[in-house]
Order: sequence, then structure tokens, then C-alpha cells
Amino acid sequence: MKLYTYFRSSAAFRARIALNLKGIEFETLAKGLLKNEHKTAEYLAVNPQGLVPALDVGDGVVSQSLAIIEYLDETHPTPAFLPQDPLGRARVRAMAQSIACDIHPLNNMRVLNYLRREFKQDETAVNTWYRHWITEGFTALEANAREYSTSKRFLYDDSVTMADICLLPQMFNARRFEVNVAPFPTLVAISAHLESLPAFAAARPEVQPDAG
Ligand SMILES: N[C@@H](CCC(=O)N[C@@H](CS)C(=O)NCC(=O)O)C(=O)O
Repeated sequence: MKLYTYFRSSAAFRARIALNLKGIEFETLAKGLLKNEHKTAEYLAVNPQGLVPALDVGDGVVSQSLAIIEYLDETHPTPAFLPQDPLGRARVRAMAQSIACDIHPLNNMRVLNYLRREFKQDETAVNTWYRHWITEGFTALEANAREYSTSKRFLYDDSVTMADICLLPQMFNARRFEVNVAPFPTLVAISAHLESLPAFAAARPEVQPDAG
């Protein structure tokens, strides 16, 4: 498989974790977001959204990190990224989506650039915006984690799920933008455990071939 990725993209970080957990070797096709390499005609032919990640699975390309994660789970069932019972599956999906659909899109590069360019916001305002959406999202996710995590090692029960795959990259973003994570001790503890796992550690931005 070939992964269109950018070392600092947290959506691509999710896809890298998922590939590593399934033990799938993949080729890294880096798209430098700061160089607008994701907006070339060549890449738009691959992913018309012009976003990373996208995964070339051989007989086609899959975009959207949650779709990639579920595709990998359906084609490579072990380890399962979702629990067996419908309620558990819904809860895990809800936590994953609270990050991927509610926190992350508001803090994306193009959204921040729009605030800067169209609304003339300075870096202080942009950083305040960024921290606000993580803090709001993590407040709810901390409550979920306290209810669902049995071990404080994973967000749901005591095994890895797609919610964990979304959590660690978002925690990296929180730290990078100096969000106060003290009010979220369960998320911090789970993230520390996830980071110690080889599949998660190998997906970190700083160890990617295009890190610079
Ligand atoms: N919902 C998408 C989000 C993908 C996304 O927004 N990727 C970011 C990097 S994390 C990107 O390509 N940004 C380019 C831009 O904002 O121009 C997913 O989960 O894959």
C-alpha cells in the first residue's frame, strides 16, 4: 500500500497508526503541505479534496482517515479496531468522531489560514481559537474516558480501538499548541500508554521520513 501523508498531519498520523497496528508495510508518499504539494493537479487527480491522508490500496485510493481506518479493519480483522457489541461500537465511533469531526476540522491548516487571511486575525487570536476547540472537545472526551476506560490504558474498555487511534494525534496537537491538558488526566494517562506502544510510537511525526 502507498500512503499519501505529511509528517505533521494528525489525520495522516491516524492512518499511520492504523497501518502499523495491522502490521501492513506501506510506502510513504510525502506531500509537503507548506509547499502546497497537496494542491497540484497530479495530487488532486488522486484525491480531489486535496487533503492528506489518502491510501492507495492497489485497486484504488481511499481518502478520509476514518474511512481508511475502517477499510483496514474490514480487510485485516486483527487486531479489531471496534468492540463486538453494537453499543460498544457506537461509543467508540462516537469518541473517534468527536475528535475527527468536531475538534480537528476547526483547527485545520486551511481554516487557520482563512482566519488569518480573510478575517485578519493575528497569531494570538488564532492560537486562542485553536486551544478553545481542543479544550471544549477534550472536556467531553475526558468524561467519556472516565466512564468507558476500565484500565486508563485505552479509551474504551482495555484494548485498542479507533478512538485511541484518533486520540494520540490530537494530544500531540494539544501539546504543540500548549493547551493546558491538566484538566484531562485520564486522556493524558491513556495517551502516555498509547505512546509507549510500538505501532503508535513509529507513527509519530518526528520519526517520519519527511519530518524536517
Ligand atoms: N477529515 C479528513 C481531514 C483531512 C485533513 O484535513 N488533512 C489535513 C492535514 S491534518 C490537510 O490535508 N490539510 C491541508 C489544508 O488544510 O490545506 C480526514 O480525517 O482525513
